[in-house]
Amino acid sequence: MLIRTTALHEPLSSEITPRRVYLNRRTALAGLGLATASPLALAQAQAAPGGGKLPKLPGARSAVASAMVMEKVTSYADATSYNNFYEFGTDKADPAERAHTLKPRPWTVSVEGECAKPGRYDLDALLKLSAMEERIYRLRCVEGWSMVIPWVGYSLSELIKKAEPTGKAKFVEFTTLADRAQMPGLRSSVLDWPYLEGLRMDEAMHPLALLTFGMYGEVLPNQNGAPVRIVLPWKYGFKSAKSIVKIRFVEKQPRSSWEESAPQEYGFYSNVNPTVAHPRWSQLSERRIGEDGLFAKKRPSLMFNGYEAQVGQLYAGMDLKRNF
Ligand SMILES: Nc1nc2c(c(=O)[nH]1)N[C@H]1C(S)=C(S)[C@@H](COP(=O)(O)O)O[C@H]1N2
Ligand SMILES: [Mo]
Repeated sequence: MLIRTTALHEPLSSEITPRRVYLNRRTALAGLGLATASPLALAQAQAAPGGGKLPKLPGARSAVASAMVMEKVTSYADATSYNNFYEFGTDKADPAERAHTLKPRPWTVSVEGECAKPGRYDLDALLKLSAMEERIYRLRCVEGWSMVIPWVGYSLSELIKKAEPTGKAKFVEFTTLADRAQMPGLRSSVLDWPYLEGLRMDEAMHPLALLTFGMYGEVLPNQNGAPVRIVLPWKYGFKSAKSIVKIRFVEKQPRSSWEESAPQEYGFYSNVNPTVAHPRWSQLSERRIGEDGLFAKKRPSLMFNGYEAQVGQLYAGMDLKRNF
């Protein structure tokens, strides 16, 4: 179904920036000559409460502040109860109900492949590798819904630089945990386990690519990919692999699990692109989780999920209909 109405371009009252935030943003813009998030917006985001049950993991104001989203942050309750994590089942409610069996500690991430300095990083070593930042990113699922989440982590590039990739490292492959003892969903063959994802090297090195350890000022809940995942805000959510155990530098483009399962539906790039429909549905608009009331309007989806200014250059000259 093609969803295209004039209403798409009418902002909800909640989308209209409050005057105070707007003025504050203008002051910040004028002062720095940069597109940067306003201190007020940051304060609001940092105040977005977590569940209060998990250890705290605060993040400082991000150096990549221009990528901050100036929209209402999704509630912690919604962000932790409506999840895709097929290792725990295919229902949106399954991960919250079942992921308590995941053991996020002890945890090791092995960094290997085409690099001078491979290594096995204990979680505590990873947590200390670089300063934690809080970044409010929009997460857009390929299914047509989105959330706004204050993630905590640091740029994936920090870890990649430590590994010193060789000239042969053209892509990065991510492998996530596949343990039947901890993950009941592995009994189903809905995907080929382990869940695999991949990025081109320059995408992985982009400062927006976040190696993520927390959200809402606390460590990641199991259902959101504890203890470490990636978040790639300009791509459909499935590229943001959860509970990562291996990062490998490779010469050839890796096959991701979703691509493997339906290559004509889920491409390697999977950049958010409203002009390229999924074979079975439109990508023109999205439903914001938490706004699903009877009269809630869908929001127009944005090229690269709104991060075109930051990442557009990565795809200059590429045919994005073919490389979907
Ligand atoms: N290992 C693993 N990672 C995964 C998935 C999954 O099923 N398994 N689902 C993906 C999809 S489709 C989305 S939309 C996001 C959802 O992240 P969230 O639950 O933290 O919002 O995680 C992604 N990462
Ligand atoms: Mo998704």
